[in-house]
Amino acid sequence: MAHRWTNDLTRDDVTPYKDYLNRRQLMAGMTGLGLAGLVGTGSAAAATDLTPTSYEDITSYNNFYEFGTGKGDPATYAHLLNTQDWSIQIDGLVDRPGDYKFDDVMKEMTVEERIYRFRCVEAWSMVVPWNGFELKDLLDLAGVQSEAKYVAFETLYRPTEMVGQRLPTLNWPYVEGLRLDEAMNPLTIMATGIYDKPIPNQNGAPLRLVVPWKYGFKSIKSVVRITLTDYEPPTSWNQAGPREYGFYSNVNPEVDHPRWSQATERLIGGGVFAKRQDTLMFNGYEEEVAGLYEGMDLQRNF
Ligand SMILES: Nc1nc2c(c(=O)[nH]1)N[C@H]1C(S)=C(S)[C@@H](COP(=O)(O)O)O[C@H]1N2
Ligand SMILES: [Mo]
Repeated sequence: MAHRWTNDLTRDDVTPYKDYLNRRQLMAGMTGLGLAGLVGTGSAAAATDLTPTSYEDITSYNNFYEFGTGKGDPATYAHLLNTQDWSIQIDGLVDRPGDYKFDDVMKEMTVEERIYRFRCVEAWSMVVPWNGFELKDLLDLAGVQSEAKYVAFETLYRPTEMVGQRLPTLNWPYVEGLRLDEAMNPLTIMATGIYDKPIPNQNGAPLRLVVPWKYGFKSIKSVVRITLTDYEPPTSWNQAGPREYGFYSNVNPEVDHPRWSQATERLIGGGVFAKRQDTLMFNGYEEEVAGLYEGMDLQRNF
């Protein structure tokens, strides 16, 4: 399929994508000259920024306020959530609205591994080897109508099992949204696994959005409803703090949060003495997504 973003990264090849392409071109060029044998395969070691974070860290340091606001709360309480017989209501401006059973959806989708940088607005980051499918393929199942301009997402509301929902920390249910072209971008996935295992409850089982060039809070967990709209949908963090959290929330080292700098980040797993690393424009996906925002003032549309 022509639209697919080719994920050449695997856990055995952690060279950044660009270096990888360059190396491939270099190798291709040199093969003709009979020099390919001179190129070592050890260059992967240079790519420390894309070494996946440990499974332990990814699944024990979480934000999932439905289970509490502490980083360890989701791992402690999310087992209370029953994800059996999950379905996703897809409605609004679609040709085939309805309840889509998770198990049925999975039979239709192509699941692949996507190793993405993940940057929380709180200025920490990880590298996560997700398994998932492109959101576009799910939206195509439902048939997006031509008037649709945005996609709204909703997390499950079930305070009996999501114990953090018993407190008014946020307006429940948690809601998020994307512009339709952002939703259709091949980088945008619904993740159903991590490290080739079903996604743990604390990370958003059985399926959660992942938008790697945006701050982590856009990547809404445990999705039960997707609505196609012709208006910009409300989003939980924007409602909670409109001056601090905009609709776009693209990772941008040049636009600081009103209370802290976004220029650098702490990579989880490096230990307390690890040096902070520079935050990349669009979290390192500038080449793939900058075109979506051409002509937009990114200071105003934060
Ligand atoms: N429903 C829901 N989705 C959510 C959140 C949440 O509290 N509730 N937290 C967000 C935030 S702030 C971040 S940083 C990521 C964290 O994802 P992770 O725990 O898998 O790293 O989930 C996002 N999705
Ligand atoms: Mo976050």
